[in-house]
Amino acid sequence: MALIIYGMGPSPFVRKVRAVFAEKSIDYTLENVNIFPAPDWFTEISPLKRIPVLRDTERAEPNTIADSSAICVFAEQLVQSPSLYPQDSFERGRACWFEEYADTEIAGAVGMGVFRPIALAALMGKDQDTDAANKTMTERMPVIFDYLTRELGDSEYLVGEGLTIADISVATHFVNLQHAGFKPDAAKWPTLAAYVERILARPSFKPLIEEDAPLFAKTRVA
Ligand SMILES: N[C@@H](CCC(=O)N[C@@H](CS)C(=O)NCC(=O)O)C(=O)O
Repeated sequence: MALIIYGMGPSPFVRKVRAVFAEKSIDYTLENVNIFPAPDWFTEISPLKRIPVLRDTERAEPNTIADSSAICVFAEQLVQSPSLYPQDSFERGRACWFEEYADTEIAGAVGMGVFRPIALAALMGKDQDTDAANKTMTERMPVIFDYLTRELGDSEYLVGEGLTIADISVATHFVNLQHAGFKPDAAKWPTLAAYVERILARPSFKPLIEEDAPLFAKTRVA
């Protein structure tokens, strides 16, 4: 099987899929696609013009999957151990809930509210909007940090006793927050800050963070 992930390293959704593949030791090639704007050939396999898209080159066409959650389900079925979806039905539902929460609410807050006005703006040669980022960090992110703190309690993982798709989906957005120069204040959210640090230190995340760090070293807010 020869798998291609189309996307860009800094995309949190591409990173989510790459971290899942790393946890499961699934080989793939990352093929860079610039979506600003998406080329015509890419729109054909990604009707929403979004990354990531997965292609299995050893299958007859159509051989692509155009959504990170769908790709992660494929990966789970392809390589079942370690499983990233709880066996217990309720816990599985909760894991998928956190994935959805991360893909929508956290992605929106971090992506549009912090990463875009700071990191992306600088990379595109535009002025950074630190006011917008600070506003998101003081108004919108605390609601998310409080919620995650509550749901975590004293646990090491968001759902059950082990790493699940919930942790990977949530943690990937904290990488973009970090690349922009922000993180949850450990004095206010100590369990969340420790949790994020723990998940991002995993061998599935660490190299991906290091890969992009030089790109953001100069754009991040000190
Ligand atoms: N639901 C999609 C969301 C993917 C997504 O929004 N990707 C962003 C990059 S981080 C994108 O491609 N944005 C391009 C656009 O919105 O035009 C998934 O989970 O794969």
